[in-house]
Amino acid sequence: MLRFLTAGESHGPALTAILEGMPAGLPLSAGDLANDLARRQTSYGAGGRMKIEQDAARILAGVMAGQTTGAPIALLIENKDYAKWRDKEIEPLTTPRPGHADLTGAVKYGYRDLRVALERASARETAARVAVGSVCRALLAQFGVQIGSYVTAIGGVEADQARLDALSFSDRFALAEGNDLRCPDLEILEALRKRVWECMQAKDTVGGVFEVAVLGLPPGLGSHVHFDRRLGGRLLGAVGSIHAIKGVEIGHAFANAAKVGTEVHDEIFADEDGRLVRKTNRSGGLEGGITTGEPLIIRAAMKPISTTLNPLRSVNLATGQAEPTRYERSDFNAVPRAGVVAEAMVAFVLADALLEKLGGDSLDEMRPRFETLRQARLEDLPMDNVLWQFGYA
Ligand code: EPS
Repeated sequence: MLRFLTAGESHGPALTAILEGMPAGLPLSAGDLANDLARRQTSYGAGGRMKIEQDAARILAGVMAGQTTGAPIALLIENKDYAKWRDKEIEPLTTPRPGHADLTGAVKYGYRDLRVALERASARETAARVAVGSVCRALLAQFGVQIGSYVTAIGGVEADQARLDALSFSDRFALAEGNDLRCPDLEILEALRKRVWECMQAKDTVGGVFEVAVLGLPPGLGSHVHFDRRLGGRLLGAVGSIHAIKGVEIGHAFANAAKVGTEVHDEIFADEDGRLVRKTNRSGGLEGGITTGEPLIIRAAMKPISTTLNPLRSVNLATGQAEPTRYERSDFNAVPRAGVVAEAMVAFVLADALLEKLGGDSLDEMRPRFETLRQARLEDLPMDNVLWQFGYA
C-alpha cells in the first residue's frame, strides 16, 4: 500500500525521499517533520557533523494547501556540509575500514575508490527515513497511535529492568526526551555518560540497545496467513535495515527463549464488560503476526560505530600491503539517534498495515472504517459452537 525510496549521499547536495500511497486529506506541513529531525540529531557522543547540519525537510510535492493530495510526497533535506565538499580535491581512500561497506561495496560494485561506497552507506541517509517516518506518524496519530523510543543500554551499562517496568510507556518517552542519552532510567545517566566519555578518551566507539514502543494500536493489523504479511517479519526487517543494527527482537524474545511456555504466554481473561484482556504483554504486542492491541515493543541492538579513532588493521587495496585504517570524522555513540530512526521505520510499517486493513484513498474514507474494526470483545467474536465436518469438498 505504502512504499518509499530515498536517494542522496552523505556529502552530496541533498537527501531526497518519495513516499507513495499516502491517502488524501492528511494535514501536513514541513513543521510537522521538524521535531523528529531534531530528535534524530540529539546524542551525547555525536560527532562534529551534527554541529554543521540542522536538518529541515522541504515538501516539494504531494501536499497542497496544507493537506496531502494522495499523490507521491517528495521530501528534500539539504546537506549543509556540501558547501565544503563541492569540487573538493580529496585524498584517495583505498584502505577499507572493517565494519563499513568499504570492502563489501567495492567487491560488489567494482569501485576504484572506497569513498564512493562510504558516501551512500553513511547513516546520513537516515535523516530522509526520519522525514518519511514523520509523515507516517502523522497518519497514525489521526487514529490515536503513538510511537516513542528510549535507550536501555550503552556500552554494557544497562538500565534496571525493574525500574523501567515501574514506569508507564508515556513516562519512559517523556523521561527519554529530557536527556541527550535518551534514557528513561535517570539513575544510570551518569554511568552512561561516563561510559561514552571514557570511550571517546580511548578513541573508541560504543553500541547499545534501545526499545521502540507503540501505544494505541488497534488489534488485527498484519496477518498470520502468509510470510510476507506477518507483521513481525515486516517490523524486524524494517528495523534491521537501519545502519549498524545487528539484532532486533519483539518484546523480550531472547530472554523468553530460555523460559518455558507457561512462563511466557499471555493468558486471556474476560473482564466484566466482555473484553478479552491480558495481564501481561510478554508477546510484545504481536500474536500470529497480528497486533493484539497491547503495546507493540521492539528492541534492537546496535553495534559500536565502525569508524574508530584508534586504527584497525586492514589492507591497502592500492598497494596490497597491510595498513592501519585512517580516521574519517564520525560519531562515537549513535544509540540515542538510532532509536528515533527505528521509530520512523516502525511508523512506516504500521501506517502500511493500517492502510492495508482500512483501505481508502482519503482520511474521510478511512475514519468510519476504523470505527467498525473488530475488537477483542466477546460480542465481536460470535462462535458457531456446533460440530462440523473438516474437509475440502
Ligand atoms: C556517518 C559519519 C558522520 C556522521 C553521519 C554518519 O558524518 P561525517 O562523515 O560527515 O562526519 O555524522 O551522520 C550524519 C551526517 C547524520 O546526519 O546522521 C557515517 O559514516 O555513517
